[in-house]
Amino acid sequence: MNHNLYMQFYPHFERHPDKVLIDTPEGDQYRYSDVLARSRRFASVLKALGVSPGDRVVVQVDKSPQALMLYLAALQVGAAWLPLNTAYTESEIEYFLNDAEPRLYICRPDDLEQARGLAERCGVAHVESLGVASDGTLMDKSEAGSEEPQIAEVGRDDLASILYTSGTTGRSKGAMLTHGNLAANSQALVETWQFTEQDHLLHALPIFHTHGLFVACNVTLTVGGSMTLMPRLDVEQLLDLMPRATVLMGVPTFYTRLLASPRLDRERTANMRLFISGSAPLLAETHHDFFERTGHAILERYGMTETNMNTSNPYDGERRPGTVGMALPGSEVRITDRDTGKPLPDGETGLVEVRGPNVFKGYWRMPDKTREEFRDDGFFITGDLGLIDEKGYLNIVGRDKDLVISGGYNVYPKEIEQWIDALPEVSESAVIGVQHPDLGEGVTAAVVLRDNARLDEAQVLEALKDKLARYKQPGRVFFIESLPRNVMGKVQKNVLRERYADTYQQTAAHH
Ligand code: MLC
Ligand code: AMP
Repeated sequence: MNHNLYMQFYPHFERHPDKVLIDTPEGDQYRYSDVLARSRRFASVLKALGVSPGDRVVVQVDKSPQALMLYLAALQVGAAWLPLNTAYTESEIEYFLNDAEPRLYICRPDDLEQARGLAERCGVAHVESLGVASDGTLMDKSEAGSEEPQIAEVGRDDLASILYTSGTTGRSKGAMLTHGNLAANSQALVETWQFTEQDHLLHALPIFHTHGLFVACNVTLTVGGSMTLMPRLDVEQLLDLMPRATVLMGVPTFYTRLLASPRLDRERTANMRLFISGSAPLLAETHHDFFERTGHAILERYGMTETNMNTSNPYDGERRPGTVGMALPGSEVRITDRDTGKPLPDGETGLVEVRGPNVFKGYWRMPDKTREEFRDDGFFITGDLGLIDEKGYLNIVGRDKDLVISGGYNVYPKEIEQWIDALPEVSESAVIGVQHPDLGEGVTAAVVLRDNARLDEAQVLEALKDKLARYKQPGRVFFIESLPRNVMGKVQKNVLRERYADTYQQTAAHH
């Protein structure tokens, strides 16, 4: 049997070729047959470039229908799809190319020159480009090529994708996701959220993360549904499109920004079946406000790049604000003691651990790191802290891992601290996340200068500009005499978080 994830989508292409699968706010429409034809053309180009099953294809392109067709082509040929955040800078990309050793690197048309240089330095054989105006070298080659109908035969444990997650050590780790992981998870979500081919999804998330790529697209493709692909979150556009959609998936910032628009009301959301939130904690207050305004109870779920989705509030039962619901069908969740690793009874707070067909097979070329994060019985230690409440719902109460989540994007403080510490004027630094009304958490730095050294906030920010993607750069930089430490010498980030708690309180939700 062929376990290629694409086999889960393919029957719909045969069944209703004339149905529109993707449309855009500009009014472009792509039928199932159009998507099939183009993805097959892309597949033939990939094959011609020597991309074989298991080969990595690194992709840093702007969101477009063509980018999704390319994703399907990669599945068809059995390549490992490796998308990169479009905000990554050259030095960030260089790391991924060296680490992943892709056969092919696909960039934006404007980046082609720079990409060729990078590829040469990193020993990548081929570079192509793909743009949002149906342009780029890949598009040109696919015009000239043929439609490749073959679907690569793969096993359940074969690699479908690598998604990099920021590492605690500052080094990004590639999470290896298999065809079996992705297929099982999208089936579990279809069942839990009662998706059908009647569903039309509003897609405003980036497609380089598990949320916008696998949760949103794989679920839609699994049922043979349709979606409107928006380049980014634009709340007014979202509200314009809502009357002809049925589902929205977003990070909490989507919902706080929607609430900031007076146009959000019952009438505008009347055709909607379901609003889903994830990737960061949704405030109970947001849930209540949204319910009051629209009559819809936002359904919150919990996931992670390494594990896909783990838990969800129920579709039919009570959707409890401030909780992330129960384990998805086929998956297990338990809470364990932070020190002993022993399972804890309901009501007690500990590490959230998960097991199931959704859980990844390990970090790319990091067997030690992989071993550290799995228990002997196969449970994966998420690094989140939680408890199971009296009704059996998982509550995420914090993080054991030193992670900041800003607008649904993960930022590991270590990576930013390393760049700040590298400045000659700096003695040491600590980066924390503090409450931010729009983004959930705002990246914030506390910096200790060397004796007699002088440096101001603007200079620190300037120094980080080319090094780090925009969303990782601190919103504010504060200078302090010394970092607070406990008796063990460990920096007390909680003390810093308290000290700077009000930093962004004046930053009202905009847009
Ligand atoms: C944009 N900026 C951010 C930011 N997004 N800064 C910090 N954190 C962010 N998340 C910067 C921009 O570069 C810009 O800088 C300035 O902030 C204002 O931008 P904006 O116009 O307000 O941003 P916008 O484009 O509207 O983006 C905000 C957002 C976006 C929340 C819509 O960040 C987003 O789509 N987030 C979704 C992330 C996501 O998909 N996460 C899923 C991960 S998977 P300047 O200086 O240029 O003005 C996962 C697992 C799971 O976590 O469970 O799903
Ligand atoms: P990522 O590594 O980008 O996949 O982010 C995964 C992390 O996002 C999880 O480990 C959680 O810390 C966080 N997360 C995802 N969904 C939720 C949620 N609904 N509530 C709280 N935290 C969440």
